[in-house]
Amino acid sequence: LVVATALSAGLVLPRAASPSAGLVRPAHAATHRAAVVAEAAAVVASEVVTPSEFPAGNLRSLAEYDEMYARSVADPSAFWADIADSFHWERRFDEVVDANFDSTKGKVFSSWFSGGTTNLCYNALDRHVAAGKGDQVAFYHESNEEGEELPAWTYAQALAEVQRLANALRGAGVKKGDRVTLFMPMVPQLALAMLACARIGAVHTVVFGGFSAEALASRIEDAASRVVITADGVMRGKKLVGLYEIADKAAGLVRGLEVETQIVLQRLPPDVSGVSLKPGRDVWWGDATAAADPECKVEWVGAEDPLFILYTSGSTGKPKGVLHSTGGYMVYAATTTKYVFDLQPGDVYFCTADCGWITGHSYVTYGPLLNGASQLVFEGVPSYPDAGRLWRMVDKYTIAQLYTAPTAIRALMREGTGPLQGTSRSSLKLLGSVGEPINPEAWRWYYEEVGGSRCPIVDTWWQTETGGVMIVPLPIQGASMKPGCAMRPFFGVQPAVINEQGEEKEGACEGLLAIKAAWPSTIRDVFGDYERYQQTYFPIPGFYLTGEPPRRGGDGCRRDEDGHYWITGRVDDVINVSGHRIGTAEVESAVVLHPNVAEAAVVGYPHPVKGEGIYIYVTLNEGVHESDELRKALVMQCRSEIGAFAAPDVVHWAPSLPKTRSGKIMRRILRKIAASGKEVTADELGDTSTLADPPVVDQLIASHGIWL
Ligand code: 6R9
Repeated sequence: LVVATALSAGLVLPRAASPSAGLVRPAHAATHRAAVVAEAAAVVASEVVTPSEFPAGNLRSLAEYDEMYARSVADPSAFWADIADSFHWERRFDEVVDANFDSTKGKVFSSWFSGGTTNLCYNALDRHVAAGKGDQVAFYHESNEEGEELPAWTYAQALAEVQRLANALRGAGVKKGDRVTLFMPMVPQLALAMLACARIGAVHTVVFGGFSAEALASRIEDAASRVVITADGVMRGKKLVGLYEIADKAAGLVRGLEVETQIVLQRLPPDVSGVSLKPGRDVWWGDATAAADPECKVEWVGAEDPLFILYTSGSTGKPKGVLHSTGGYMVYAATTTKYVFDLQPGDVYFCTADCGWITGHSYVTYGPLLNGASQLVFEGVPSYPDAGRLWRMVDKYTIAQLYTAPTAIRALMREGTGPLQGTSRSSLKLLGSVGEPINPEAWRWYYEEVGGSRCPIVDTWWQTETGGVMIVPLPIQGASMKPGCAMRPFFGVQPAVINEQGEEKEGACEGLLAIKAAWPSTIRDVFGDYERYQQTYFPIPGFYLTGEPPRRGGDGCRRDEDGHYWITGRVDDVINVSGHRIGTAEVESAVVLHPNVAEAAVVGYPHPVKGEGIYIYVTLNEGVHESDELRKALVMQCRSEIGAFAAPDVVHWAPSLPKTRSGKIMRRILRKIAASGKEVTADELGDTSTLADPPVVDQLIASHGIWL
């Protein structure tokens, strides 16, 4: 979530004041850890909270949920066919679902609404305009600069722009199935660019605007996109993000193919932007759309034709291009939006996620528009010009549903209730949370201070791979919630708690979260690497796994006596920094690129605002000395290889790393030291009998990390 990154940049923790002070471990790390433990202990399954007011909405009662859920599992075909029939199909589907999650019985696949043809853009825009809703606002656009009024986009205006842009793409040679990379700021035009791709059957691949040129280049290369849509830049807080410069550099780094066309949205005033386009390759968005035909015929695509690729991090290897297809994704994104956010006519909805992440795909671009909703898109950061910005926006646009990330809530919570004062937030009906586990303290603050104990907290657990919300406390009048608990599966979702051997556990239990049967927006493939798809997500017959082997990681999960699901966080080598999913292997690869580095190991540690921080252990080559310069160079290396959001928080010079006799780094030990430093106890370290060289651990405990 981009907001989160911006927040951590804007509302930073008090860090050590000088490099030498940096040698001391800040008290907050240990205190935070203690607080987390205490909090977790304080939350017992029986603690329930019931919001004082929540109107009867799309779901009228818990009994109705129970009935619908039972139907969705007993007869998925009938359940989803009913829902799918409320969309426009150019040709109706023949079969609702056919899937196999058991690789011992043949190839793993998931196919929904086969035989049907449709178009996401048609369903998101044309359908509403044809129904007379053309004048309704699709997007309000809030500038980075508070007080600067930007035009809103009605459904009719959005459709007109999308058609011109889609024609410009066709003019650049883009055909059905071709990939187009989008590297843009969080402005309504990003959603319009996604829809323009969908309209002509092109596959969009959005790369979050915080990535570096190297990271962008590798994604362009993997997707083999010949066309890129970008922008000159955008102001985020006081910072200018020069997107064009990065895209231009990336185009130069791409190997094996050429970026032939770049469409560049002008977002900055010309005197600020200073961008000069490369003739023959680049064209301003405004010129391209002005020259394009205003009418663009819809390309009807098969339900299983690909809609988009979105790169995401796992615990091994390079980021995976998660592929989603058309029909199932459409139906699931729309249906979850309808029930999870309880959209009602007249509501203005606000999701702070960037379209560079899955949340922006499903709950900015597709879900809300498929439901004909009006929403707010904010290009800035909630900490600018001050920590009251979000709350003032809620009042200004009379936001009914606010959907954000725990990291944003924690950052704002640190500022106290002062920034809330002077805002009423009375328009709010419900508050959503996504991206990482929400700790009970943040939950309480969100619930009590922001929502005045009136609004349900909708804590949505899901993943890039799942396409839409999977486990969630649905907002239902009178229904109670448990702070920090994701509660119940969405319709059609069959969660399972499994052990490390892949055996399903029954009743109240704890283990790894897996899913038993296909849901409409199941990940369809890892782009260009079907083997990796099957091995990563379906190593255990009959289950979709939320993380990858060999450690059978993913999300830890507890099912309580009431059958409610608690997501306890990642148990693998994926860390979640401000809601950004980062593979420790990616950061390690960036660090070891430095010629002075012999070896590196990266782990997460509890961070009071970001959720997790990045802690790197670095072993230098013989004869190389530790220095501030080197430390800075390593941080730069991560920024340039991945992006600023992947910059380490702590560097720990390690004479060597704890390894097993077979040479495997014992990350478990490194995680404990990162979390507790010198206070780490033997108990916490657990079994160290497989260590090849036990004194290494004592050395690491005796030394310490340098907080940056
Ligand atoms: C939607 C999104 C997925 C990972 C996921 C889990 C964590 C997301 C959560 C949550 C606890 C929640 N996660 N939502 N953990 N409670 N409500 O964030 O997708 O970027 O792919 O990340 O995020 O660890 O496996 P993605």
